[in-house]
Amino acid sequence: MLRDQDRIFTNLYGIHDWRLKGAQSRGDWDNTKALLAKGRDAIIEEVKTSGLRGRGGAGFGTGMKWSFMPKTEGARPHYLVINADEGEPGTCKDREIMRFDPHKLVEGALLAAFAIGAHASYIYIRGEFIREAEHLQVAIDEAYAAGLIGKNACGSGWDFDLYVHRGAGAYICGEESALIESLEGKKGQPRLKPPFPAGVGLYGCPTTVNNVESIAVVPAILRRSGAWFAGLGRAKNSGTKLFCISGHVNKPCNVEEEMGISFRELIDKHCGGIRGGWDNLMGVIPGGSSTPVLTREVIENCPMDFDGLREAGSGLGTAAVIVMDKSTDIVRAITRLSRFYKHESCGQCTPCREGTGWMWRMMERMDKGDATIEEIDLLQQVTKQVEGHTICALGDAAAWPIQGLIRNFRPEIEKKIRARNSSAA
Ligand code: L3W
Ligand code: SF4
Repeated sequence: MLRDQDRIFTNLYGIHDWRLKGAQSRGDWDNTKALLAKGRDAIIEEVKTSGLRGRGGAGFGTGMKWSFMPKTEGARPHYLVINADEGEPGTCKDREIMRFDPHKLVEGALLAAFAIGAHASYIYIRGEFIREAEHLQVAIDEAYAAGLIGKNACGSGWDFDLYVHRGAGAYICGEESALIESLEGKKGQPRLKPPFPAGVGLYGCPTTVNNVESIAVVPAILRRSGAWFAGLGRAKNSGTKLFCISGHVNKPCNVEEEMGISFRELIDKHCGGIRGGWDNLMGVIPGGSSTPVLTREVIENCPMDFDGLREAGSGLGTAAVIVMDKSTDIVRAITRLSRFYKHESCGQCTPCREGTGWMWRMMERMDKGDATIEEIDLLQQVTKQVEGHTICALGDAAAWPIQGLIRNFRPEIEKKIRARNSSAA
């Protein structure tokens, strides 16, 4: 359970002043020059010590990712790109950081950019986040006016420019290479990897792409030490994490908690329990729509972190916890998600373009009870032909929720098919 003094996002609910003065009174921008004076290598080492893993879904080590950037700039400038596209259904944590704690992101951007040798950074923000983009721009303008960023940022001798770029509503632009294409003014379609952005990124230059939350916790890590962050949570699953809890709980909320908190504690402590009591819980999508749905038996005492949820057969993803009680038509719910992925496929590779359509149409048949019992196995086979056979992770993301449904809630699909068959007889 997270102690108050270990909380990083102290204005998550916007009850305090989010502007520069308020942020400074909460410790942001406190002698940032001294943090920069540690030097690039020391900053990267500290972030490695913290064990911070990317908060956008994949959980890749942040310090490790930074260390892939070339040590010297050479002819190609370095870029930091911050992924604020937050399109994963159920996810609304980066939104709150940008709304109520934008200076944490601006200060983190300066520190991260310095560490990877970048003089410029772009925050790619989802187009629907109008207020958040406004707050970010105000925070950036304030930071420029106070000499915290811009020429000789914080008096450090490092020049740093920060830009907000608004997206236009495509989920796929949250995939890092599609995001880079979109930033370059092209259609947002993922690139084949490798090369990874650290080698060939924005405008063909070395680029680090990090999620908003990953960057916003960096100032706290550098001020309080990597060891402090590593001491929270579990080994390889360290630190605090923002959870977005929605659905059938008594009090849905966004909350910062220690990684590895059990699902039961998370829900009882912050959400007032499950609507109708714990016996009314049907299933939980633990990490945003891409992560497979789990049953109560599996999730109730599961540690809410990367390894705990992976071992349970799902994933932490973006930590968007979607709770479904027994009133939920779970086959319908996953069918709806399936339509989302079909709609958002960029169409570039065949298994995803065709497969997401096939999966959605088969899910519709399951949902209406029009399918046969044998088709459930056929649907499983189709998901396997999509998973791992596409350019980007959207194909996997479309397959996993269906696989989770078949693995954990197959009787619900069969019930629909049998009900339809018996009413037709
Ligand atoms: C250099 C190597 N860099 C990996 C970098 C790579 C990227 C990061 C992670 O997908 C997942 C996806 C969604 N040399 C490298 C290397 N990198 N090997 O490390 O890479 P990767 O491929 O594991 O993941 P990804 O492409 O970033 C993200 C899942 O997250 N997800 C999230 C969805 C939505 C949001 C949102 O709305 N904010 O994130 C939820 O589960 O399905 O599997 O930077 O370049 N050898
Ligand atoms: Fe586009 Fe889907 Fe292929 Fe990703 S997997 S590149 S979204 S078609």
